[in-house]
Amino acid sequence: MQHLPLPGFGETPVRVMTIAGSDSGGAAGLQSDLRTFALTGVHGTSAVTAVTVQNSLGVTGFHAIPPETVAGQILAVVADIGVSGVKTGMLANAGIIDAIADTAADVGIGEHIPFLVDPVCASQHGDPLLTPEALDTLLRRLFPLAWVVTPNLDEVRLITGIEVVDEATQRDAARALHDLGPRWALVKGGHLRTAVTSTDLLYDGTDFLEFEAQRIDTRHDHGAGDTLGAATVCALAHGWSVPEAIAFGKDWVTRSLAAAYPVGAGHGPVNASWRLRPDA
Ligand code: PXL
Repeated sequence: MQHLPLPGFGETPVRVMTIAGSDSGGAAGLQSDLRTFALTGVHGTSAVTAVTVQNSLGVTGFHAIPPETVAGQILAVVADIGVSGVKTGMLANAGIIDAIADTAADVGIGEHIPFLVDPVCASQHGDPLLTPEALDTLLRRLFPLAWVVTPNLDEVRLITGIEVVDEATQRDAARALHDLGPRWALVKGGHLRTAVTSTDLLYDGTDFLEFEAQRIDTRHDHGAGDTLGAATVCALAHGWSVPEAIAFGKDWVTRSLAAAYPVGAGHGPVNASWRLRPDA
């Protein structure tokens, strides 16, 4: 695969921000985003939205950060360090989403700064990571700012009411998501368990683009969606187009799934550190 250019030693790298929750188990959330950021060679920054109580078996609770503290983290980083790409993950509640939307508009996130919105609603075990009434706020306030949105099939069902079962319904879902205002909508096919390949569909209101990869069958897939989004926003921050960045993110997460490992009794994390191998 074509890697992102690495900065020289002592050179200021491209800077990227994740607005996300902490996963105490180290698999998903901001831990996985920052891992991928580091391994692609960008400088990762974070605005923490919530602290989850979590291991490989599930999420047993979370503590949401006050909205003004979330906004404060974004403003502090933008004012000094700068960002050329921003991604959102777990946002916890409507107050936090409103604070992010207000701040984004003030500093140009989603205008000149690439903005990827992953509408995280629940963990893979079904534990809620967003209050149900906050989904409407997320769609209304963040989707119109997004360069690309990246729901999985469960989130697609919650957002559009469409059950994706084949190519035709995947296209219907992409159209319905695009109607909510993002520049591009990606419908990830990874949860279509019957397929032998994993095909993601990207739509900009005119063209449908397919991204196909070998399906990696592993129970250690915690953080897969976050890792796809994290690698994608790094490529966007380097100035790649949305289709080029999604191709990079898809390749990155496929390799990370192939390198996934067990920790704990449940789902282990995808493993972006395949990138450290000399032959990567
Ligand atoms: O993978 C989605 C996700 C995002 N952020 C946090 C999570 C999870 C899934 O468990 O815990 C904090």
